Amino acid sequence: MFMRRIILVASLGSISLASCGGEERGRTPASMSAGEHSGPPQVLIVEPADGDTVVGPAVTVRLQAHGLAIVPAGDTTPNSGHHHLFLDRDITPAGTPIPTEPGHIVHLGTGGDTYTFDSVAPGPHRLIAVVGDAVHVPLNPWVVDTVHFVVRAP
Ligand SMILES: [Cu+2]
Repeated sequence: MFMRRIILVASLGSISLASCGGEERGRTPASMSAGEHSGPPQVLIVEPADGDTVVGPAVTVRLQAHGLAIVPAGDTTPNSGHHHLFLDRDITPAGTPIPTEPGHIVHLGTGGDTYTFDSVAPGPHRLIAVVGDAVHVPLNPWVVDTVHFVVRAP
């Protein structure tokens, strides 16, 4: 899994930097999904990277999606969704809306791709990103990524 992430980052890095920035939001979902990515839709947790140690208590998460459009919650554009984060929580069942739990289960409902957890305790943590649809149900098949990281006290 670790090697696969490295390869994907290496091969997609330049494209993703160009296609996932905020300035590019005007692009149509069709152009993002059809022209720049082959294979199934994918989400990557870019930051923190798997195995990172970061200084807390605030932890900023940066995400990249490939092969699908990231749109606000409620947008029913085909092949689109918005990001969800599970910090130290197991993902919830397929086919059911993702709940909200402050500090642990978060919806990036405005269509953003960054989020800062304000208060993460020192120690090891697991973060899972899941793309959900307009009504917060995980995409089928799953579009998911997981990293483990450690928070160090400031
Ligand atoms: Cu949601």
